[in-house]
Amino acid sequence: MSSNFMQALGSTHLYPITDQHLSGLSHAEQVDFLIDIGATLIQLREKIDPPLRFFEQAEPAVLVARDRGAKIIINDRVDIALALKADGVHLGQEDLSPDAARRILGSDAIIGFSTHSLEQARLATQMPVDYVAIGPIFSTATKQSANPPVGLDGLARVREALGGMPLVAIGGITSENIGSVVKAGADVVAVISDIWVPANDSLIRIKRLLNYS
Ligand code: TZP
Ligand code: MG
Repeated sequence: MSSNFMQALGSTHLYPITDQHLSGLSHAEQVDFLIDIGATLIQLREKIDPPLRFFEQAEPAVLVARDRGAKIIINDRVDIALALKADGVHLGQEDLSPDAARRILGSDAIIGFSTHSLEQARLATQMPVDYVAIGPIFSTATKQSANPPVGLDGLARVREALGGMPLVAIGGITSENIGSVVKAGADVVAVISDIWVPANDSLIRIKRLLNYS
């Protein structure tokens, strides 16, 4: 299961996430831009538009990615991932369960699962997922949440508990602190705001994130 996810990332640690509101670009435009500079796996995330609009926006983004050899993961919506034959889905604690998503999307789909504590991450290792995400690592304005930052120490404890399961760190990660996050045990960093805001030097920051080794 998990090999699809790590293979799709190739040598980069960066798992970029789209945000129409922060970037001012459509999902398809963001995907095009990210692929131009070397991204190979991108998550489409839409927290403002309703599902119908997200579906309409995700469709051209999936087509662009397919055309250009990149993979797309849909945030939250198993139905949209299935309808668009996307490469997978990223689920939160309150979305459809990974088990149900696996039954719907099949064994080849990439399924990721968000966790916010060591306990949740431990439970996730028993689920049919390709990666576990832990966050927020640092405080972030992107997601209003009751979950306190887990910090680098919390991340390191989750790393230990997860064994070989791919671990994605998310929340407040930037081109400045990526090194500390990878050193604490993240295989991959998922990033929203640092790649889109401010737009004027976003290219430099994404390249730094993509090329971190
Ligand atoms: N889950 C935990 S923190 C977060 C999500 C989706 C937001 C991450 O955004 P940013 O802008 O990279 O901190
Ligand atoms: Mg979610």
